[in-house]
Amino acid sequence: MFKEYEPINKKMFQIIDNDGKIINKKYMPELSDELILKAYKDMLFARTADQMIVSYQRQGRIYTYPPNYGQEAISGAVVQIMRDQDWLVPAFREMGAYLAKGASLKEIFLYFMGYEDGVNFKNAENFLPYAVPIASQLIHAAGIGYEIKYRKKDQVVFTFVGDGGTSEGDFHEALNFAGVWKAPVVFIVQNNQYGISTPFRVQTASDGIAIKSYAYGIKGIQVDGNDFFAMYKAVKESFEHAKAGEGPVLIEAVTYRKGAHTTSDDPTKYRTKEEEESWDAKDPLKRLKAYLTSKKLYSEKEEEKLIEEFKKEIDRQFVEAENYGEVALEDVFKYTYADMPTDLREQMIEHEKFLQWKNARN
Ligand SMILES: Cc1ncc(C[n+]2csc(CCOP(=O)(O)OP(=O)(O)O)c2C)c(N)n1
Repeated sequence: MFKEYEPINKKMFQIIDNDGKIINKKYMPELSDELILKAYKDMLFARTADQMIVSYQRQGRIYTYPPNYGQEAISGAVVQIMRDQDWLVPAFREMGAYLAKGASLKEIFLYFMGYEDGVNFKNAENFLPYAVPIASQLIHAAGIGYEIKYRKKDQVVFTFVGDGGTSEGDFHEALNFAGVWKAPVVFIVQNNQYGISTPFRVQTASDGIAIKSYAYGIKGIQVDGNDFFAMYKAVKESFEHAKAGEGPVLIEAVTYRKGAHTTSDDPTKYRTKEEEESWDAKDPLKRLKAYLTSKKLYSEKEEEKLIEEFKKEIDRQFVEAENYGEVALEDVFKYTYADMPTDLREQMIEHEKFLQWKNARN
């Protein structure tokens, strides 16, 4: 696969077309119907939760949120391959991967409500907190990969970044370092065409992102990120390659951010309706659903029922998060250092005094 789809050949790796028909039999992964159905349901759950979170935000019940809408097949494929012992080093727009790694929706909600506890991930192993400083996570992923290699552990690191993140120096440093040390890291660039309002055509003068893999002496491939099967196959081969000690892989997953950058963004200011509609045809859930229904493995009726069930569960966890209660003041100050330094302690005391004054006024 890597050979045939060398980035220099400028051929994007695809397996199904927009109607869910297999157009590349040679690389169709051998997956059970159960796994494909599960993957679709994972993606549907992520999409339903995503839509509900945006609605909660509009109701003033959560501060902010970066929608995943349109990008679900990327995480949807990764989570079928990532094992418990593997590492997930996230950006902030791959909810499906968080859920599979063991984060609860309630924790995800808490994070976007401003609670630090939201990234404690009580039931998840080997999962770093979201990285809002763009691309900083790639350095951590390379470092973890180096440790895995050094200690000969049976682990692989999966890390995510956006197309905008590839313009950061951290992207270069991480790929360079991981390449030299053959660290077992799968770098997944979600090329969703925008870094906030910056379109991809002005993000880089290079012909896509996958081609940058040559500069680091590592494998790279450009994949249709809205094609579940292509993503599955590419991630699986990358995982095997990294696990075998052959070094990192750079996957460019070509997709489209159908939603806003975050709930405080308005994409109508920088892109056209026509452009958005042209990507509707390539929607990842629509394509996988077309495949499943053509095989009589799934129906619209089932979908309605599932969405109803999902909505109840999502709302139940949201209400739990809403009732989480107040955070102790000292929590805000105490987690950065093992021993709170004097100046921080002074700030905490000052803030306590402010709160007393404020409460007395009320
Ligand atoms: C180092 C840094 N610079 C700027 C920002 C502000 N910022 C937040 S998201 C974003 C764009 C990220 O775009 P991309 O990497 O394509 O990811 P996407 O949001 O599309 O998933 C920017 C510039 C930041 N968080 N960190």
